[in-house]
Amino acid sequence: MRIGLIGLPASGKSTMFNALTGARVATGFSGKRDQPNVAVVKVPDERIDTLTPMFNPRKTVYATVEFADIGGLKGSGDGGSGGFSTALIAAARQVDALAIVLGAYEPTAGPSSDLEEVELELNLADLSVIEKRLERLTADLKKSPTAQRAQIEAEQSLLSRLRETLEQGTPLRAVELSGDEEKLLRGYGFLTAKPVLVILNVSEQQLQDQATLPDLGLPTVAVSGEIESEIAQLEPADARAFLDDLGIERPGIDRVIQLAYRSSRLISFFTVGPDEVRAWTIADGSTALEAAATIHTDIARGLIRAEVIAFEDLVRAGGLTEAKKLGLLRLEGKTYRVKDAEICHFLSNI
Ligand SMILES: Nc1nc2c(ncn2[C@@H]2O[C@H](COP(=O)(O)OP(=O)(O)O)[C@@H](O)[C@H]2O)c(=O)[nH]1
Ligand SMILES: [Mg+2]
Repeated sequence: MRIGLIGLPASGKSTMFNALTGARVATGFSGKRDQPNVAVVKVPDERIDTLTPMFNPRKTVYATVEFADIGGLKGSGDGGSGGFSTALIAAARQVDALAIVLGAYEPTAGPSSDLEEVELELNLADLSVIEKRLERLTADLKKSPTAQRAQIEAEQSLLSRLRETLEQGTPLRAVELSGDEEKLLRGYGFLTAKPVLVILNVSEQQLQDQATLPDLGLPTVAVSGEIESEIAQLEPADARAFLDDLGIERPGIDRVIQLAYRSSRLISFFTVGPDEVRAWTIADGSTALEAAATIHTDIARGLIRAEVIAFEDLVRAGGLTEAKKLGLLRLEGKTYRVKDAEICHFLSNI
């Protein structure tokens, strides 16, 4: 999964990027930057930490997430009149989820109005794509043979419906789409259709006092970008001690990724064995067949059945052999819907 950090200038995106990835990109930078900062981080997962000593595998593979520090609106100061630059919009279209970073660490901050401003810009960016495309389709319709018209008209009518939604200030993620419509729209990369979460960049004081956080109407996590970007530079043991001192139970990275998974409706399943203990990311509701395909299309092609056990059951039993004896290992078919944290073994005849 790729998560794009966006927001107003100086909301703390680059600071947050450093906090989340351990990178050291420049902060307080307001010059032109058309390429996002990117870094891949492993998804912290305590269940993998538990499974590894149980199987003592040759290697452990965590799921990974890519963060992109996409940058902010064009400041009115540098000749722009607000709005995201074209290059940044293009970068944002390529991520799977947007994390809107809002500065809240100063008493004068206004995260709610900042959020409105960002959402408006996303809305306008999508509207402009739709309007250009509709113009194009109108022109195409005139010169198209009758046989192709129905398809063009279907796209026109769908885009008109989406335009109305945006004009009412509603993001596209609120629109119910059929499978075909979704497929038709996939290539557009509409920003307001993407899963979204808010990272509230708070001060140390606010972090202690979670109750004062504003309700922004979107899934929100509060992280102190400044503190956690410093902690991200420490050795793990020192970092843990520092977090404990501050009363931070789970570092920002854990909470941000967990929320991103939830907003994107993603879950994890695990594979275990002497070779490898590994986390895999799938869409919630995926079938055993789809889960198998994330590992290898051949495994999916030859799939006969899946052996499945819940993480808690495996831990309770103490191992796979014990779990089998206790009858905790289930055999499921191809259409079985895999649940979060299940350990799966796919029986395939290829
Ligand atoms: N005091 C304080 N300053 C911060 C915090 N986060 C960011 N800043 C400062 O705000 C400025 C802009 O931060 P930066 O991460 O570059 O923002 P960006 O433009 O959104 O990437 C920098 O000078 C940071 O040091 C914070 O949590 N507390
Ligand atoms: Mg920055």
